[in-house]
Amino acid sequence: LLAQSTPNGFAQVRSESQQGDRMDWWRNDRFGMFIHWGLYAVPAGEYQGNDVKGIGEWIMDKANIPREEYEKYASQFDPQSFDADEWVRIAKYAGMKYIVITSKHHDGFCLFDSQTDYDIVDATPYKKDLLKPLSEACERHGLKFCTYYSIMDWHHDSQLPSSENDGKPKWNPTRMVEGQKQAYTDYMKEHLRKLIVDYNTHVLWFDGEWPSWWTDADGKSLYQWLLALNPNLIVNNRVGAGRKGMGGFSKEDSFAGDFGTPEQEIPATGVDSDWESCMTMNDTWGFKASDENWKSSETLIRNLIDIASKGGNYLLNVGPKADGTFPQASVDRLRAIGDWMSVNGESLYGSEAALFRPEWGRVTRRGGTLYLHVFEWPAHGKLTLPALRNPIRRASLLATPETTLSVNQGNEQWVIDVPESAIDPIATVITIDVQGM
Ligand code: FHN
Repeated sequence: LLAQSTPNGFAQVRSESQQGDRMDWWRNDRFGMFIHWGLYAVPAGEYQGNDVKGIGEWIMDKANIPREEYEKYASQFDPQSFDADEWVRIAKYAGMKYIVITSKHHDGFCLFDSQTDYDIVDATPYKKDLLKPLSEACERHGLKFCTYYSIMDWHHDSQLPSSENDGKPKWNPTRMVEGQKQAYTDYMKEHLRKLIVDYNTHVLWFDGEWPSWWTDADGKSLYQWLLALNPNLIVNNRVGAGRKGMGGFSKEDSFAGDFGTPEQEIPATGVDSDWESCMTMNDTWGFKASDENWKSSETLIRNLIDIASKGGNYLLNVGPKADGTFPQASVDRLRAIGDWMSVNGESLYGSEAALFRPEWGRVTRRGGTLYLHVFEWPAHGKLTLPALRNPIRRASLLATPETTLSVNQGNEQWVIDVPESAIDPIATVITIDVQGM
């Protein structure tokens, strides 16, 4: 593997020309919070007394709910416990640097003050915009506010259910009423303009781009329209129909978008372009009371390390409850992640991918420093890694930098003596300062 890599064993993840551009903060920050929140939090996965299979935010489709019936959830959506600062504090403590929230999911309901009445201000007893306070809280706490937007819209009159099923609709993929494409595109652009100009979104995270009627297949005209509104905006690769399924990368370079979007998966190897894996903590994006299949905080932290070691970003999802609070299981995991990140985050933020992935863990690099993330502690406390061409200046523990570790620098491999006392059961980080790298 080393033979294929650049002299010091690292992928040239991006050319110098890409440095100093609008994506730099995004590449540096590595870790964000995804928030799926909307009317679907009211039924929370249950309809007519039955648990509805599948992800919570798809209940309108999975339970074949007609639009006018689904709309009634708006009269029950009253998140009096919503506290934007509390949400941002939880994300910030976890080490997250940006928040991507569903401004409008497939059900068409807007969490912001849109130009229609199917939104949080006009259709609910809450009567207040949810995105404006969240955008302002992000600004106060130094996180980037970003928005998810679904192109597919099961509520808009331009879109029809795909089939009649026992007299009830199936909403995915929806069919477009003839002659309505421009009208819907104009409707969508009004939302997008507000999100950019009034809400200061830093990333537009498109989704729902698969219906055949989406006329902007390569996404280029919409992408160019968006960047004309804000040249610093970042847009994912779901702005057009270029995404190759859940693997998330575009079919080829001719599709618009600034980063690939693997979903619920992590690429097997490093990728020399910008990408972000979006993943859930349990099995649903939108809140489902019955979904108790929670990943451990160890798994979530190791996912973050694995992704960073391959040059990607991790967008980890929270599905808030209808009252405006995060599920306790999410809060507990985010605190555990923050406990680990408060000691070890420097090994991930602004790091570069490493081409080698030892069996004991993952490696990242920042400038002349390697960070070895040890998941599986080596037998007899001897950690081995392939010898790089440049000699080591010093090896230490990131958690206790004053602790110097002894290294035997052989021609083929380096052997580092690691004390049993250093073990962090989630991941122990060893810092290697390499000369001339
Ligand atoms: O259908 C959506 C789904 O509800 C969820 O929003 C995920 C998150 O990226 N995206 C789509 C499935 O690919």
